[in-house]
Amino acid sequence: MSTNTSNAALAEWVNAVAKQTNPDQIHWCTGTDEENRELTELLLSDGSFKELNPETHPNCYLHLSDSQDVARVEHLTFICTSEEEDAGPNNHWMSPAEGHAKIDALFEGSMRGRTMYVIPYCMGPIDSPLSRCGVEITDSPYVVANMRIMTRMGSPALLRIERENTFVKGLHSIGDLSPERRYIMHFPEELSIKSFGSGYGGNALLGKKCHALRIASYQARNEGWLAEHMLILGLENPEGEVHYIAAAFPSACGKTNLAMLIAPESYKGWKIWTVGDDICWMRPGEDGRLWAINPEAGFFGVAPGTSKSTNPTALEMLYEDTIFTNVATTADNQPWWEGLDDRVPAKDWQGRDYDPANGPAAQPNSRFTVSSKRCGSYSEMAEAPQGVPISAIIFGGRRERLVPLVFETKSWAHGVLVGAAMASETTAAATGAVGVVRRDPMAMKPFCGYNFADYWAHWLSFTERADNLPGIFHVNWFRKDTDGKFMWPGFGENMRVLEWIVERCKGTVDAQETAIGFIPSTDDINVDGLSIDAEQMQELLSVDQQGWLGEVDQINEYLDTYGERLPASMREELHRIKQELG
Ligand code: SAT
Ligand code: MN
Repeated sequence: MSTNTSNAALAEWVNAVAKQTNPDQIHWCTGTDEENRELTELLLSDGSFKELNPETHPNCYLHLSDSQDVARVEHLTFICTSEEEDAGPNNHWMSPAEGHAKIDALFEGSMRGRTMYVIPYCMGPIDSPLSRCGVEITDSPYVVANMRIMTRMGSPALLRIERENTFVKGLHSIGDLSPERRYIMHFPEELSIKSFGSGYGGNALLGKKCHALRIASYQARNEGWLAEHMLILGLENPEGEVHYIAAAFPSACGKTNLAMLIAPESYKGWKIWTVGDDICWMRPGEDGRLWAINPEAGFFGVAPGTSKSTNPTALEMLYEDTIFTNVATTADNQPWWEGLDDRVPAKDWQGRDYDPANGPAAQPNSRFTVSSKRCGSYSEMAEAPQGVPISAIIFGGRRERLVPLVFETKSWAHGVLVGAAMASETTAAATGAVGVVRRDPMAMKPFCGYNFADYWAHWLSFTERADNLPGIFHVNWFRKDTDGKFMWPGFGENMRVLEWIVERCKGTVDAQETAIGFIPSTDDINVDGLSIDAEQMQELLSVDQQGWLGEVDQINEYLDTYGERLPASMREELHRIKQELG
């Protein structure tokens, strides 16, 4: 019998899992340095970790995963609710009974010969009322090492669980890593997760996408808050005022880069503070504003493309105390990935001698895991129990055409529609057809734990919950000209757009009203020092009426897939835009 906790439900669950999975030993994680040292030794001795160059990268380790286990698996990810409609067209559904039966069969005896780790964790600052706890049971020491960085893990979390007597149950076993025996199952009605057959981040670090987004989004609806796939940044101006912005982008749109943006030379006295780069939990405060925390304690970032020029702040974090997964290495055993610099790697991500004929040296989804504390722009407000007040919410996509650089929505309901219509265009290289628009509402397509129609209704309900809601904006850094060249420089220069957004929130700058929202006048976006002419700015800030009429039809078609459950006001809002376009 497990006696490591005074919480009966937890002790009982751990015992039941041990009976089912049959581990050799049970280890309750405390989160101490000593425990981490022992775990690291174990990972080194069983070959899961390789030490990287201790001169250049002290306390950094390389993990090479199974080559078939390198990403999230949406087709094997299920939401198991009693009613299929509660999961919605945006999720794969299975009944809870079938879900449990399918995955329990795999857990039977799955930890034989292994150690079962019990990881109590807290998502969010340990003393924040906005935080929520969970316990992950896993047989992967690699998962423990990552959870230790990504969450507040160990004894303080256990104490909170014992005090609150509630926690999300996450059960994980790596099995034999066969994609044939792999499922990621969510039981939102039971606040539980079962994941089998993958050691990859989003599938195995259950605090992240499984808990902090899928389960939390469901919990948030019941409790009146929002769990979102958003970065949180603080923008400090030369007067020392800080405005906090939450922003949602689909993958590969540079969330981590924006969260760690370095202001251009001409922005003396301006600074971006990083609160989070992936997940944001928000709830109305007594002042009617939305207050947000980053539930995570670290970054699980994509390595390829991270460099001195794209994200110097991120690169700087990665020289110490970092776990690298599936990157390449140089001859002197430093981590390396495409886009880092022009050195030639010695070994690829599968441990083979590097040969360009085998494809990229680093797996395109290779990752770093590093504590937020190592981030030079990490905001101390990220640890504040009350969170940070959000002035603006930004939705963004990758759109080569049509969508302006920035616009402000006209109302909260309009903002919800714009979030629901979020999309990225696929490139010719990816699909063979340019301009195929893939909808990814609020960047939550793979992460919303319930029916999107109900989720939008929940978003819409915030006008009744709070009377000082943030403005909602849409940005598009990815417009291209007729020669296929990006029209906006992006990266640090995006500060110029953030400046306009904050001025709009403060009411210190005008805008032009159009059918799709408020657009800046060309001279209200500061382009000093950029080689961008008035004509180009005009183009970046124009509303193409015919193009938008087509877009409205496509959005309508997409929303139709949610049928009767779609909130009526979304269609009304879309109709309003169509009318105004003329
Ligand atoms: O799903 S992960 O969290 O592992 C990575 C991502 O897609 O953001
Ligand atoms: Mn993400």
